[in-house]
Amino acid sequence: MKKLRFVMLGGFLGAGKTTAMARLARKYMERGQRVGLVTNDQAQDLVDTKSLRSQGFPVQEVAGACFCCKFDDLISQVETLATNERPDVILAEPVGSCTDLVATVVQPLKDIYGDRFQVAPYAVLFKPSHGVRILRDEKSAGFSPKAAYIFRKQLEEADAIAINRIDEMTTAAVDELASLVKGKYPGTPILRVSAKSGQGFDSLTELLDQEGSFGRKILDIDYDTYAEGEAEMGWLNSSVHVSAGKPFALDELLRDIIARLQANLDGEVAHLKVIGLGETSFGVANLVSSATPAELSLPSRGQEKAADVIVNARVAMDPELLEKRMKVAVEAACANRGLKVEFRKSQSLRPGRPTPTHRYANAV
Ligand SMILES: Nc1nc2c(ncn2[C@@H]2O[C@H](COP(=O)(O)OP(=O)(O)OP(=O)(O)O)[C@@H](O)[C@H]2O)c(=O)[nH]1
Ligand SMILES: [Mg+2]
Repeated sequence: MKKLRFVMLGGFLGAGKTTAMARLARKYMERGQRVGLVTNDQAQDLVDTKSLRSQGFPVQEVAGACFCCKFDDLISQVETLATNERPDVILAEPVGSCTDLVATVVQPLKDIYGDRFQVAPYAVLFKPSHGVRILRDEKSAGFSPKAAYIFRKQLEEADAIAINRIDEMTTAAVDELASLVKGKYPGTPILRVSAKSGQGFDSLTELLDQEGSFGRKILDIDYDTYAEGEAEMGWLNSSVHVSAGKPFALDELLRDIIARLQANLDGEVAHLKVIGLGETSFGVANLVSSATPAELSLPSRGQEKAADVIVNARVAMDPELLEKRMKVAVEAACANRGLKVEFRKSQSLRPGRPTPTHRYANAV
């Protein structure tokens, strides 16, 4: 049987993984390959799954913990895709607060499922909004040193680091950033990309097509620091149904919810994302740091009478308080438009200590 190409794309919360996966998937499809995507989160109701499915991709999800702790679920979701879609390439997006993936996901894939999968080089997207401050060891890096530790470890195990969002930077700023990254991770190839515009994606695809000695950087990692860093993040996944007697602009509602929430948070934003699924349209709004403005990454341009709204928030603050603030923001944004709100499901948590299904101390 032909082996399935397994492409995992890493990167911190809000680095651009989902946007990049959609772009890569389209590139593979353009060259005649079939794709299957796997998303991952600490809780249920994933904006990423809904967003990628709404864009027409076949997606399965591993929800409730990271790939490393739910390795068997990852395999079974890939098998479901393999049966239903007959893909040539699997694209997998791990949770953005997760690291040590080379030891816990890449090695078992190669060792236990080597006859089934051919694992691509492991590329990690670099998120400039937090990354620059973290790599420069700035005191006000946005996150605590333990969360910054995770950010650094993610880059350390990468076969290649792709600096994302170059569409927003001058060439000089990208050069400066590339030399900062090179100084910290000497020997790791650095790519310059924009998941939004597609710049650099030919090089990224070329890199991911390579075969050879990849996925071998086993981290020396302190799981206590890793677990404490991850647990600093308040996690919230909520679904809400909104309806009205007359049509309302879905994009404006999404933007308004994010803006109201942003104005009322106690900690650094890692990623706040809201998807609105109307009858005929869908849209996604995002906020990737406390210091940057919110944006509509996928505008719906829809006028809807009802919509399902899903909020996924990862913010360095108490998750219960985050949930309360989210409710206030949604209620206010809806009251402003005369919309009826029905809160459906909600999970707020701090990620638990990662306990990987497998962990290899040496590369296979
Ligand atoms: N300007 C710009 N924005 C980008 C780029 N890539 C991603 N974004 C935006 O960054 C935000 C986060 O992107 P996602 O793809 O959702 O990030 P992610 O890494 O999947 O986030 P998590 O799944 O929460 O970890 C969205 O608003 C995207 O539109 C880029 O290359 N340039
Ligand atoms: Mg994502």
